[in-house]
Amino acid sequence: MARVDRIAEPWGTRTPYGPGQEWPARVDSHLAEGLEPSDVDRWVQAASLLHSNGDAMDIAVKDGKIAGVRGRAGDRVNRGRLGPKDLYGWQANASPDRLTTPLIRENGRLVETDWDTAMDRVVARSKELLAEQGGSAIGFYTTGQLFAEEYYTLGLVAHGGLGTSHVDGNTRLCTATAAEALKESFGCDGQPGSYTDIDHADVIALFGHNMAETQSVLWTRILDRLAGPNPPQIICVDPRPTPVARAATVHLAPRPGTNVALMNALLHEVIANGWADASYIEEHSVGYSNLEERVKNYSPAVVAGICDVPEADLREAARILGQAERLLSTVLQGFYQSHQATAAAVQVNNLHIIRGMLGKPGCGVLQMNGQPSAENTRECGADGDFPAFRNWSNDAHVKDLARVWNVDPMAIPHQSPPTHVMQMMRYAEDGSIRMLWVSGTNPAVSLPELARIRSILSQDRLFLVVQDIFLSETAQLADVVLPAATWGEKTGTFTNADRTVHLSEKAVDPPGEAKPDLDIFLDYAQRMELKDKDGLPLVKWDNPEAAFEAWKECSRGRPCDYTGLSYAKLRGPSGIQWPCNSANPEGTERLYADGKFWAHPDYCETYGRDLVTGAPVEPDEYKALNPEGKAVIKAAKYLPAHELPSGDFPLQLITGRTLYHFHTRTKTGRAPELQSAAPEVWVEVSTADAGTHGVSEGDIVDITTPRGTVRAQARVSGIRRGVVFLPFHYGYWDTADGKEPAGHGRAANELTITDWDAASKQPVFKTAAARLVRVGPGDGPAPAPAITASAPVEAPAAGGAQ
Ligand SMILES: Nc1nc2c(c(=O)[nH]1)N[C@H]1C(S)=C(S)[C@@H](COP(=O)(O)OP(=O)(O)OC[C@H]3O[C@@H](n4cnc5c(=O)[nH]c(N)nc54)[C@H](O)[C@@H]3O)O[C@H]1N2
Ligand SMILES: Nc1nc2c(c(=O)[nH]1)N[C@H]1C(S)=C(S)[C@@H](COP(=O)(O)OP(=O)(O)OC[C@H]3O[C@@H](n4cnc5c(=O)[nH]c(N)nc54)[C@H](O)[C@@H]3O)O[C@H]1N2
Ligand SMILES: [Mo]
Repeated sequence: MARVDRIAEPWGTRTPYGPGQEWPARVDSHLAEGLEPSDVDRWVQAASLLHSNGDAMDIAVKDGKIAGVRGRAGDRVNRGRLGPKDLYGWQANASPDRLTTPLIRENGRLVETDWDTAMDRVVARSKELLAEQGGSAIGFYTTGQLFAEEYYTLGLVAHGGLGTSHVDGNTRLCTATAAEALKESFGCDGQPGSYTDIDHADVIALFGHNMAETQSVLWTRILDRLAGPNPPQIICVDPRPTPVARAATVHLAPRPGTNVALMNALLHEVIANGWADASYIEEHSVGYSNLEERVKNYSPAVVAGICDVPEADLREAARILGQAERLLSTVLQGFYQSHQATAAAVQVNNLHIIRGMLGKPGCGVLQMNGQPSAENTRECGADGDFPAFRNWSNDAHVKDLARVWNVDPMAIPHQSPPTHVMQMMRYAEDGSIRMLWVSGTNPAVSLPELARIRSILSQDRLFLVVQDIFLSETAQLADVVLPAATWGEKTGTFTNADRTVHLSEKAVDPPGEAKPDLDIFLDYAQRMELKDKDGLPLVKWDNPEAAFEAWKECSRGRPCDYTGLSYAKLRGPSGIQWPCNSANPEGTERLYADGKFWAHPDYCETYGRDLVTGAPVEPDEYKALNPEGKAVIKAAKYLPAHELPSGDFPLQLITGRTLYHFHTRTKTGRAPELQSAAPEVWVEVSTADAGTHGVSEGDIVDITTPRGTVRAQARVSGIRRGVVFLPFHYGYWDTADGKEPAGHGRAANELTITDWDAASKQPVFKTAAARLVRVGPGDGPAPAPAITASAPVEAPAAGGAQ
């Protein structure tokens, strides 16, 4: 295996293929310096953990340590390929600053302790609060990066054991809108499409999704189609010149926060030109006439003004979408982290419904996920949904869940939906949530308006438990820190964005006394003496495989049916897509192939919400609207962003990612190749705005919003005029004193607003009003990658930071 530099060549060499052909295999691998494949002691099966693509890989073990990775050629998802974060990111596991013992706060300082002391503290406080106030005093905030087995256990402990409805995941910040948009349109979460749709599509549209940088292996699949015969046409909707935009047939670069107007113009054109599929609409959907009526006023001429995109480009994009024979769409944060998130994402579903582009090869919607197991958080009931897509407002579903858990239905709070994290923060601020248990997420960097979040999390009256693998910015504020084992050190399953389930097995021991998250939750349940209604232990498993078997039973007969899967089956050559059961023993490639949806009133996950106010639709109302469980077409009016540019704050700030880092960099910042490819924060500014502000490449500037200021070097890039972009990866754990500096920070979320989409409750990270002030010259060009969306307007060179 040749050693390749995947920093300079993140997408690697092309293996072209044509429509309907199988994507050729290409095996990527990276081993520790000096190690040859023949030196490896053993290879252990796993899957990628720094995005939702679900790339299958093997971990190389040498002398009891992780020594590299290689892709699995037989897997349906990646056919052997791995992206830069997976090739290099594993090095963080062996970082010398991993947490190896529990910590407790004594006289204001965190000190090392043993598991008994730490857990006794957590249990004593939990019991005290349950006695004083009940379950509503305790909140759990988890992640999209653990395993299904861990979420299912946590959901049971919290909902069924403690009786709290304060359970959410960082998936709220990530894919709450994917879930909500699927529920609104199809009655239930569950990805209609499949990655194999890329092999068949003649048009691929990416809405607010920088796939090249954020699902880099999926993007190589598209690049390989583009390099082959009869390539697909690409539509890109993104205010930045991402690598996707550069490959696009039509690139629409709208003003941030105008997605609904843009979608309405596209739908307007599809309908006006007769490209809608009348018989599909008639047989399989309800609500079309509302859409027809709604989009009448959104002609390309009108919308060109709202979005500031050329009218001709809107017409051309609509023509390509309208005449596509096999249309695949993907949607991600450019839509989900905006103010009309669900409304915009639902319009993409509408495009597919009215064109009859569902359930056939090449015809799919991918309402994408971000994190490796965001799908599991949603399925297993650890993020504001009930396990296996049960409907919290349908008593029969609650009763059925109580049967599976052997608890009284009244023991599961279901008067209102589980509390979303922004509301949990409000409750903690008000003092009604008095204990918060954070696992696998770093809210002190990733939630909006950080000054507020830090003050909430550091209150004396809040008992904060943080379960992490490093002493993150959040862990530094904790009362108790629990050291977790992570990927490669524990076993469990990951389900990716196209419903593919992978097994990820333990390859090496965790450092020190660190324990798998599952073991921590199980230990807590046992110490809390949680019981079912017969007085037996509530949680009836004590290892990952047994937890998986229990989860399978919980999923039986539900859309995400796992009953046909087993660890043994997942040890085969490829991951398998749910539903996998006796009717579909090899899994299911596409949902809704028969035009039947999971939307029947008795079966659906939700009755839906008002897209503007977020108010739940009443069961009777839903039954009247959709008695047969068809797809629901929901129209939406465009509403301007809540915080618009003004005299003081004339620019629009958007935030997001770069290819080489994952989130708050706790892993990628500890992998030398990745860290040096993007070592410091930067801000992207258009040539026009740079001119107005007297800013040149590399100058130091302050970006200010009503919440705070971030200081960064300016990258003069091809971003649209009036918009500035900050990566959100840079917090404070690796600054000189590990603290946010007075006056100006470097975390993008110092600047973002406490605000969310009414329907999905996903925070708005992609529209804020900002101003930019030049501070002085820098010591060279901005430390931003040059082959990504942050490429300088001057000729980009190959490689990482320039
Ligand atoms: N390298 C890398 N890959 C990752 C991750 C990572 O941290 N790093 N994280 C993973 C996770 S959890 C997630 S959720 C995904 C996210 O993956 P993406 O959604 O692809 O990433 P983002 O950079 O957040 O946002 C995508 C694009 O939205 C655009 N955008 C901003 N505002 C608007 C708007 O108003 N309209 C439109 N149409 N576009 C807009 C931005 O310019 C940006 O290019 O990535 C996953 N993969
Ligand atoms: N401004 C802005 N903010 C954003 C976004 C944006 O685009 N812009 N995107 C949002 C999105 S989509 C997301 S997904 C979030 C991500 O935000 P976070 O979830 O806060 O980011 P991570 O850095 O992934 O944090 C994961 C934490 O879990 C720890 N960890 C890793 N593996 C394990 C494990 O196996 N067990 C345990 N217990 N801990 C582990 C890591 O060390 C780290 O501290 O950020 C959101 N915030
Ligand atoms: Mo995410």
